[in-house]
Amino acid sequence: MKLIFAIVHGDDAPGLLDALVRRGYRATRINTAGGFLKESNATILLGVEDDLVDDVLALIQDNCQTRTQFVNPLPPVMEPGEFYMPYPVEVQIGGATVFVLDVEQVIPL
Ligand code: 2BA
Repeated sequence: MKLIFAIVHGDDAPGLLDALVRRGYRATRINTAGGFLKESNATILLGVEDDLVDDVLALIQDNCQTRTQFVNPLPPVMEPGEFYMPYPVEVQIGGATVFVLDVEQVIPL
């Protein structure tokens, strides 16, 4: 069995969860935030049999879009009289960042 962690955009999470549940998967959503942009995103956890991992990855790919976003870099330390105009930097936020881990045991108590 595998545990899939999929970090996805918050806007993509409801559609992805619907698609997963329609196909019979059990999933848990955790509201998370990215360390770099500090914006909320969603982490979807799923425990699945090994032979279903590819199917889940395909569903994630179908339901999560890549987006570009502009962020303002932090201004450097300024001396009095200096002028600094920060230019926004473009970052690409992936459709999803997915981790697949081996599961040793599942214990429903
Ligand atoms: P954030 O950390 O907010 O990152 C958002 C996007 O900003 C990233 O998109 C990437 O394009 C860019 N970025 C992140 N760190 C950067 C840095 N140090 N320098 C320049 N650009 C940087 P994604 O790579 O698609 O990641 C989307 C979200 O997935 C991340 O949000 C984070 O919540 C999660 N994530 C990505 N890689 C991860 C990892 N190795 N471990 C844990 N979480 C991860």
